[in-house]
Amino acid sequence: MAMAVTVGLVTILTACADGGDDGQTVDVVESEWVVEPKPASVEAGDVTFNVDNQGNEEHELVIIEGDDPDALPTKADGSVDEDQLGDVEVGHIEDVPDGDAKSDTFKLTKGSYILLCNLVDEMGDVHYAEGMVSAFTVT
Ligand SMILES: [Cu+2]
Repeated sequence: MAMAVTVGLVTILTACADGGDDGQTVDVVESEWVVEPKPASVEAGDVTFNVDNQGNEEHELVIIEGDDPDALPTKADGSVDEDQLGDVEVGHIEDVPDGDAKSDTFKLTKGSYILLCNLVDEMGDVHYAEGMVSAFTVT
């Protein structure tokens, strides 16, 4: 009897976590050199990005509207020239220390997006060029 009640409660909680067109959550695991959003596709609306830095140095998350991660304007050092992006840069979670996590919520419309880390570190590693870029879709 107690078992049946527990199972019912879990079902209700799961339905709440997934439901609706607001309150969607994306867990973004970052490390050297990956940006891995789970899930990689959500519905339009408010989307909360939880950036989980599992790497050994600081990272960040830049959210850009676009469908070609290789076609972004770059600066001489190979990092993305955010000044040239204008309105297509729709979100930014800055300065996530190694081993730490940070969250923020952005309202996203239907389209293709690019998630990346645009830091250039003390060793001269350009995180975007090293592969910290990932496609993301809003349906
Ligand atoms: Cu980085």
